[in-house]
Amino acid sequence: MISKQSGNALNSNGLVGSSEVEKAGKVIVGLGNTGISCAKHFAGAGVSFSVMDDNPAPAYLTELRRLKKHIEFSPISEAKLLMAEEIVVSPGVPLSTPALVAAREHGVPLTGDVAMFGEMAQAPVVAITGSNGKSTVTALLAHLAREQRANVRVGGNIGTPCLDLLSSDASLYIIEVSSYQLELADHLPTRASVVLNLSPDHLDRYESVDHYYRTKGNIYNNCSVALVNRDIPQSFAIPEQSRILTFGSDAPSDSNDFGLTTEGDSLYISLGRHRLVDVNDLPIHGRHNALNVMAAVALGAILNLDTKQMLVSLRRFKGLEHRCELVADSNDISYYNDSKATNVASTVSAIESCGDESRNIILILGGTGKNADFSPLQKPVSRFVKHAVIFGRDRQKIKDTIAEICPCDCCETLEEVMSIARGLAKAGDCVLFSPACASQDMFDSFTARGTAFKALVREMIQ
Ligand code: UMA
Ligand code: ADP
Repeated sequence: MISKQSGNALNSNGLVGSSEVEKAGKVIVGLGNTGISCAKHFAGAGVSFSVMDDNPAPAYLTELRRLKKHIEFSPISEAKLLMAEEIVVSPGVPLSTPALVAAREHGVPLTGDVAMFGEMAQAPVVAITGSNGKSTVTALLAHLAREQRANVRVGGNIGTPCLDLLSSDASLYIIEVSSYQLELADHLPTRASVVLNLSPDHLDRYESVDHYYRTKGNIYNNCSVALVNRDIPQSFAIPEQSRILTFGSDAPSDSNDFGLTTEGDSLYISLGRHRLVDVNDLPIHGRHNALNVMAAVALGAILNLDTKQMLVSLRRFKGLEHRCELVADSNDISYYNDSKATNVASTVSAIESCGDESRNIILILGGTGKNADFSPLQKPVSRFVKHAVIFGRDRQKIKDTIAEICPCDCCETLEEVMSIARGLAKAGDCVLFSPACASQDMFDSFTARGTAFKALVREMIQ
């Protein structure tokens, strides 16, 4: 198990005196977006390295060979890893992989691209994690910051690997960090760090929910300012020297904290007692997005961005594709693509923001459930969903969870799903594609899945 404390041990050589064996340079494990960015970094710095991947022909192999013609490339091999000077592990490769466990036990240091980035970044870093909303808050803060600052660099789990962001003229780095990345980036130096929210996810990777939550907490270990969500019941071990600011869905009690306040029927995002913006005027909808906006504005305030200007810029933010994205409104039926809902909590928030008391939602669910408990869906489904159409690997488990409270159909393909949804939808309904699952059983990514849904909607309404 990797905990905050033992995370240090990963990087220390205290276990076995591996300096006695001949070292084989750095080894990059995983040749995806992260691996190729590390390879470019090492090649540029003249560092000796080799690369391992379980896939004998990953997409970046040609680019790797172009970078270094005679590069050593092999499957993940314990014998070779034991000889490594240092191993750079891609986030999608679990640290429980036996060859990595063996190398670690031999005292070979493990690191990741985010930890390496943290050691090299010269400009302030803002790091954003959480179970949901990371990409939305990262993109929104980037939008707000770019309207006031030049050379703002944005990446991490949202897309561009961190090492590709490094540049001498950067004024600010805004990075989205996943729990996978935080396993090895457990002391990332930041100007501000935030855990936006916590709900169960990735239980196919972590031994418990608590293990996953603790890994998220690593983001605070070396921050100047910790932005903390008051709604999260778990406590974080925040360093004594860090300043703490809070946000949350209750009214703020301190003049420097952010929260939601009411005045008549209106709900406002407020800083202390000062109302900043009416939630109804936000460009992205739902209570969850009010909290996302609050977090982005709070991070902007920590960075000394002008608040008034942020509130003006906010209106121009469009929201991201595949997150409760309105695809079409046809015959008074609205179609929403929420393919990025890869866990249960994100689907709960989508149902709550699209639903009304007439049970207007035709909900499309399914995919790879990552060992999730789907029961938190029961309450919002019983309140807002008139019919569920379920597909993908874990369809039976999902059906077993909600069949008693809502009519359900199970299908093999997305085409079948859409044909059933089309037959069911009536004027005033909302067809919500919010799978509560990862996509890898049937698609390359959540993006490919959302794009397929949108194409089918467009075909259907022609
Ligand atoms: N591989 C192995 N053995 C394994 C697992 C993977 O050899 O046991 C190899 C694969 O064959 C493949 C390579 O590793 O060639 C892929 O590495 P990777 O899974 O780390 O993927 P990258 O392309 O490097 O992308 C990663 C993040 N992916 C994951 O964490 C799974 C991307 O987040 C991120 O955008 C990118 O780094 C840049 O930082 C994606 C993601 O799904 C979007 N993240 C998860 C999420 O958001 O829920 C955490
Ligand atoms: P992440 O990068 O953490 O996956 P995204 O901003 O991409 O987050 O949103 C992923 C999914 O979670 C979308 O379906 C979105 O509607 C939902 N979501 C966004 N913010 C929140 C939040 N604060 N709480 C719950 N769900 C959210």
